[in-house]
Amino acid sequence: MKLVVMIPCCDEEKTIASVIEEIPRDCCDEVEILVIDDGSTDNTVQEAEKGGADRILSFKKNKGLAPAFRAGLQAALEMGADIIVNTDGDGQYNGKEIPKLIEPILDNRADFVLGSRTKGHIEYMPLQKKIGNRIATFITRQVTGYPVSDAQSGFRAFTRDCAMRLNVMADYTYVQETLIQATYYGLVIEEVPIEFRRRNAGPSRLISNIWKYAQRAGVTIARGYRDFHPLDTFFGIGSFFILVGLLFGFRVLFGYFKTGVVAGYLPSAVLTVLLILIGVSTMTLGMIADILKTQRKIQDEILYRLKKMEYDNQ
Ligand SMILES: Nc1nc2c(ncn2[C@@H]2O[C@H](COP(=O)(O)OP(=O)(O)OP(=O)(O)O)[C@@H](O)[C@H]2O)c(=O)[nH]1
Ligand SMILES: [Mg+2]
Repeated sequence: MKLVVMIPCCDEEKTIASVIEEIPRDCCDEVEILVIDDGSTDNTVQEAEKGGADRILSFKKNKGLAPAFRAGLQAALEMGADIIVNTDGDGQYNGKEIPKLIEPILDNRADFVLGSRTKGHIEYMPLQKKIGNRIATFITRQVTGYPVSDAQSGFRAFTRDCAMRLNVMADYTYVQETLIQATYYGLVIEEVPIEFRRRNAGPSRLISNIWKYAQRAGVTIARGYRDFHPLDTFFGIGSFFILVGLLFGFRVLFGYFKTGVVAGYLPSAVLTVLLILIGVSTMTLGMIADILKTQRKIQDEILYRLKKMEYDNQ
C-alpha cells in the first residue's frame, strides 16, 4: 500500500520544510511526498528539497490552486499511489494526523475522507473567515445533499479510484467541486475531526479578500450545481419567470372580465407574454443542458477508463 502526500503551495519557503518533516513515513508500507510548486518566487523549491520531498512539480508561473491540485492528483497516480492525501504548505494542518485521516480508507469504509476543522479544533480563524466558511459549507451541503461540516478543508484523503473519478475544471479552488463530483458519482465520503493551527508565516496566499473568495467560490459551486442538476437549475429559474408572468396575466384577465377590454392593461399583457417567453426559453435551455450533462457523464466515464489504462498499466 503506497501513500502519496501532495502539497500544492505558493511562496511557502518558511514552512514547507517543517510540513514535510512532520509527515510520518511509517503510516503506510510506502510513503512519498509530492510538492506542487505553483510558480513560487521565493525559495519554496529549495526548502522542499531540504525537507525531503520525493518529487517536486514546478510551474513556471502561477496557475492557481485548482490547476495545481489537478496536476498533483495526476502526478500522484503516476507515482503509483493507492491513497492520496492533500495538505497545505503553510503548516496549518497537522501532518501527524495523517494516520487518522486515512483510517477510513484503510478500513475500506470510505473513498474520500475530509478532515473537518469544525468537528475538531480550530486554534485561530478570523471571524469573517469563520462566517464565510459556514456560509460556503451550508451552500455546499444544499448542493451536494451530503451533511458536510467543513467543505473548505484542504486536509483530505482519496482512494486511487476516487482520484481517477475526479475531474477538476475550476481554476481557483477545488474544494467544493470535488465534493459535488464525489457525491454525484456515489463515492463514499467520511469526515474526521482534525486540528487547525494558526498560520504563522505571513498572510493567506489564497484568500487575500474574503469577498473575492466568496465570489469565485460561489461561481464554482453554481457551475457545479448547473452541470450536474441542469433541469432543477433551469426549470427553477424558468418557473419563476412563468409564475410572475402568470400573475400579470391574471391582472389582465380580471381587467378584461371587469371592463370587457384588454386595452387598459396593455403593459401588463406585454409583460405577461415576455415573462412567459423568457420562462419557456430558460426551460428549453435546461433541456439542452440536460443533454450536455449526459455527454459530461459519458466523457467523465471515458476519462476514468483512460486514466485506469494509463496509470494502472505503467
Ligand atoms: N498551487 C497553489 N497553491 C496555492 C495558491 N495560493 C495558495 N496556495 C496554497 O494553498 C494552501 C492554502 O492556502 P492558504 O493561503 O493557506 O489558505 P487558507 O488556509 O484557506 O487561509 P489561511 O487560514 O489564511 O492560511 C497553501 O498550501 C498555499 O500555499 C496558488 O495560487 N497556487
Ligand atoms: Mg492556510
